[in-house]
Amino acid sequence: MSLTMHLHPLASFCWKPLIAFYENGTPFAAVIVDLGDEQSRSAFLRISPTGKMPALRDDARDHTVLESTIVIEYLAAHYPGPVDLVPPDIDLALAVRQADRFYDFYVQAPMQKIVADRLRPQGKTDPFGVEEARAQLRNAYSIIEQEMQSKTWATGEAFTMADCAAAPALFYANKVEPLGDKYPAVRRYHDRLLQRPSVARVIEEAQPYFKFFPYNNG
Ligand SMILES: N[C@@H](CCC(=O)N[C@@H](CS)C(=O)NCC(=O)O)C(=O)O
Repeated sequence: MSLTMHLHPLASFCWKPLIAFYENGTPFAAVIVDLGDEQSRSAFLRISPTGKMPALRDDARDHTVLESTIVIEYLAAHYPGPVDLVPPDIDLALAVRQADRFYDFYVQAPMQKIVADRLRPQGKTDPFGVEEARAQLRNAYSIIEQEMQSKTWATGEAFTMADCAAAPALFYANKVEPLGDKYPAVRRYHDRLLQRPSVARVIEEAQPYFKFFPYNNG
């Protein structure tokens, strides 16, 4: 097996390529990174100098791929499967990349800010920044509500890389800033994503680790 994913099963950005792997049944080995363990951390920093996961190592091509989006692009280019996660048509591909960027920057980023704030030491929290992040999430929900009125998946009727990005983004965003009943189309899309077998599988694999998620109990 030439592909090794360095990841943590709870990490939202690791879910993105995991969903891509499961969509296409692409074989890979997983190495779970524990940034709190000195040995695991220093081994991972040699692969990903920023310390950010995921990282993909491809021994067959002697190549390391960083950034969740680029890992999916790499799989689509070098290990394609039945699901076209990045469509061959350039205009469709651009729409997919644009939606992928939207979910990373405008859903994942504020969600991460809110989660990270709960992990800060007492007296070092940033309530104003968290309020801003909550407002950004609500704005993103309004945009998605319009976008998803008549679509099954993020960019249309086909499941793509954009949905790999949307799944962890909306799953965790809904935990920190609940959708409630104000965004029915977003809720339906969220629920549809969670029923997708590839997404259900990453959630199932994260179960043993959810106790470490600081919004587990509200
Ligand atoms: N832009 C990066 C973001 C990766 C990222 O933020 N990963 C988080 C886990 S979800 C991480 O590695 N956090 C560890 C840390 O910041 O120390 C990507 O798309 O891969």
